Amino acid sequence: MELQVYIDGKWYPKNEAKISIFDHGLLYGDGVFEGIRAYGGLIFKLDEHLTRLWESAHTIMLTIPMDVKAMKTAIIETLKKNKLKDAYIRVVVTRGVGDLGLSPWLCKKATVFIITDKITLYPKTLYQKGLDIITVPTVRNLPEAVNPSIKSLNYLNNILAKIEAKNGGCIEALLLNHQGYVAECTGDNVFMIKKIGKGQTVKDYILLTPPTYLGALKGITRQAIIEIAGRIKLPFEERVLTRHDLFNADEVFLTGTAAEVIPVVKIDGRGIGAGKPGKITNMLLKDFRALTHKDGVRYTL
Ligand code: PXG
Repeated sequence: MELQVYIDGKWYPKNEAKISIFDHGLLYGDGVFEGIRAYGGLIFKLDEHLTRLWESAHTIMLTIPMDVKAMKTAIIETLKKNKLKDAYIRVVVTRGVGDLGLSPWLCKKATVFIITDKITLYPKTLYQKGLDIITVPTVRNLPEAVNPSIKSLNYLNNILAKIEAKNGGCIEALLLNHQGYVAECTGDNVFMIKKIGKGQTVKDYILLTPPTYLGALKGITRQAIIEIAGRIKLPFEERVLTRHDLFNADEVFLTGTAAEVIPVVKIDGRGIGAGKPGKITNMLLKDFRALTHKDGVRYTL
């Protein structure tokens, strides 16, 4: 059976799932989205994702034409129709159909669509070997312009960074903010680990990530990792970081819904730590994966 896509209250086979070319989501990137995952019939951090979706919409003054409960039902129905226990869920809310002209108030009603599909992951070997990433010239969007905390349909900033990374022979880019501080990667938050003691227990290390006000999305995986650190008593701080700090970290990793926790072993040609995925990173990845199979909103097919 062909993949079924939800659009405004109805389901359509993938090939017939279409929206208007006058939709401002397409014409102007005027809209918001979420990327969510389901693991073995459990939707991970669904409430957190929907809260972020509603907050992104609120900031751009977009009214989502349904309530949270109806959205949850629509997501679960879409998963059921596609018989997916493990899935990637893309929820998109656009400004809707309007004229040629920016004015959002000429769009009568927001468009909502939900795609659920199998997820394509980074190859396993990258988790074993770690990523080689590169700092790119494109800086992260200014928080005073399009705030990176809004998960909007304007991803050109990130796409340009991705292109620049590829041009530099890497698959992921490190973006700095306009002041030169570390912000995040194109679809992932960034963390580092620094040894502060003998290295015998987790208390001998500190986990660091930039504060999101420097220009990063408030990642839901990021938050889950911070909570895991609290539980295993791994010291944690949000800290303003430079490339120098990352170059001299003992471990670096990225977090995101798609990547989960992925080690970074090289940045701009500098080897990080021992040049292979670190033990704290591996510990956090293991704990994170355990959490995804335990916590979540359950549904049955
Ligand atoms: N930064 C940016 C810019 C992102 O887009 C993250 C960090 C990580 O956030 P979460 O909440 O996922 O931990 C993201 C998330 C996709 C896709 O299809 C993108 C994201 C998530 C899932 C899928 O490209 N970005």
